[in-house]
Amino acid sequence: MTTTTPPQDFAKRLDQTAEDTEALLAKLLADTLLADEIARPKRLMDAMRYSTLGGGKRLRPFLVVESAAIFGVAREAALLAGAALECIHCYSLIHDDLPAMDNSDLRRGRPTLHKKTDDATAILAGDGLLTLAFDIITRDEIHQDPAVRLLLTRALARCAGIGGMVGGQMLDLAGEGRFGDREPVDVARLQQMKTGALLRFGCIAGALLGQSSQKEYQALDDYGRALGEAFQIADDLLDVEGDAAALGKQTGQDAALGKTTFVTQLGIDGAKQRVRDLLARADQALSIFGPRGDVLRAAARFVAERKN
Ligand code: GRG
Repeated sequence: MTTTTPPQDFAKRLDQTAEDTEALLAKLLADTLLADEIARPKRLMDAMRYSTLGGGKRLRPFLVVESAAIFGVAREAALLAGAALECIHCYSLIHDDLPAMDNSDLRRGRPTLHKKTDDATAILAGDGLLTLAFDIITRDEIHQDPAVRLLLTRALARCAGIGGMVGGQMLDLAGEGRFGDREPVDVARLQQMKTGALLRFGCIAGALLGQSSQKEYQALDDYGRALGEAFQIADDLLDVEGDAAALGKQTGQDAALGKTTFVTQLGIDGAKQRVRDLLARADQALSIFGPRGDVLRAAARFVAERKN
């Protein structure tokens, strides 16, 4: 365990975590074989590296690192847990971009993986990242106590899986009418699952790594939920008002698909007001940590005001 550093410039901290995460992911995606592995096929590794390295804000690893820092958790352990989470995020983007899902050509300002390669390679690269995430999160370096690693692994599975991101994606497709008539959409619940769950995991991961009290865990859980919803509303607003060049992907996609979003439900002004309310809720949740919550407070603002 090391002690937390006082919050410095937010952007610098975000950049540093992005840089450290990039270096760590490059190592994890190297060609070197691990025990029990037989071969790492070049086409698969190149595809996984293409979609994981060299882009992205690394917001989810940042949430793990900063929530863990509240409890003085060693940065190396938090970065490793953050890298596992980022692998799941990158897999979800690869699969979401496929023709059978959102059929997107552009991601992080570059051709999507299936455009650059082919659908089969993109499916397998996503599968590879999903399984790699669970290899990483169970490693000894994450925490000396196997019980902590077990709790983290289970939480990650539940946030990423049927009752979280994957389930949310299914509800989203059903709401678009992919499987017959459009199914009614509860936007808040759908987004809590589809995008909120991974962001929330980033926040509770710190509490789990730091073996926090129940009250502290609850505070980070509340904060993570508010941040997740604010993130999604910002995303919906960017799809309407954002700049495709800054975003690195097409805008206007929600409207083209006739999607129910926070913006269609609340209107632009209502959505912006909801973001302000969520920021207040995030601040309130963090109040228990005093100044140790300052970086996460800034993170909520960053998420709400982001341009990409
Ligand atoms: C295919 C199982 C499966 C799930 C897909 C999360 C998701 C579910 C799809 C992503 C679709 C999407 C673009 C949702 C909007 C919110 C979102 C996750 C945006 C991208 O996240 P950022 O802004 O991206 O953190 P970077 O590139 O910075 O990592």
